[in-house]
Amino acid sequence: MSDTTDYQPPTVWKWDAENGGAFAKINRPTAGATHEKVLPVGDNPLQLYSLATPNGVKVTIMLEELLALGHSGAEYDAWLCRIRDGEQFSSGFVEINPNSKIPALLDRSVQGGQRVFESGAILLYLAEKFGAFIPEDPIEKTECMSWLFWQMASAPYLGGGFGHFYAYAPAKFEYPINRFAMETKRQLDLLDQRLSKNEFIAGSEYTIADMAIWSWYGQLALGRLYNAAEFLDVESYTNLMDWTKKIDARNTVQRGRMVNRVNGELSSQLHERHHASDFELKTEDKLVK
Ligand SMILES: N[C@@H](CCC(=O)N[C@@H](CS)C(=O)NCC(=O)O)C(=O)O
Repeated sequence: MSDTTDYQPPTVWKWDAENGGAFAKINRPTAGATHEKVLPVGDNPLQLYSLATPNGVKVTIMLEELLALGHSGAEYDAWLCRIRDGEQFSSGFVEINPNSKIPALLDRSVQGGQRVFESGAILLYLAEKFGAFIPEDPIEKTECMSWLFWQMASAPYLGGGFGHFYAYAPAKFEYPINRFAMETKRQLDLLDQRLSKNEFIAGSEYTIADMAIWSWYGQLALGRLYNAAEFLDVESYTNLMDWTKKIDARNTVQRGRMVNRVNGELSSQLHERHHASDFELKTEDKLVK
């Protein structure tokens, strides 16, 4: 691989499978399954295939919130999809998400099974199915949708842009780090301004927009993503910090963060979740061998 100053793109791009980045071994320029594998299915209405990345925890937080509200139809089996091992390219996974990214949901309570992919679509699907965490008031509902779509469109600059070049690229390149740090700080400032006048993202209610945005920007502010809190001076966004800590303290959020988690303290990991009592298991029983 050439460095940034002397690289000249060839006339036709060719795949360099050994480019050295953290995901070089799994990323490739084609879609579709690489191997045959049937996905496991549990007894609950909802089957989730995921990992506790920010896109993954959005959904497990929502499911834990729904269950805490008493929606028993939101009972779910959460299966681990280890993306670093390429499990998102199995034939079973691709049937549920042709885009081969976690999270992917199968709703077996619908005749024939309803697949849902894209974390924003999953949040919206669940919110509408259970009539929860989406405002009834049309003005707040529209705000909620605007911010949900904002998150889906903006986080790739944070994750795929800033996070990739700051934490995962094979070397530190000043140009992309500067470009994406500026954009990330602009986004943090936008959220800080929004939260200076509103308790929650959509207005007065805690909604799927908070869950989606917290999972990325809240966790970034708490220093859980890319080890970048100091670099981005997150403490200066005081309204964002207050909102972040308030959401982080929710029991449902703490549970949602544990599901499909494979890093950090062992006691904070629940590799698979099939029943509410799984959170009380002994640590060694929470891990998939
Ligand atoms: N826009 C998608 C993004 C999902 C996504 O990028 N998932 C990542 C983990 S956070 C993934 O599965 N990566 C595996 C890969 O790129 O092969 C969503 O929000 O669901």
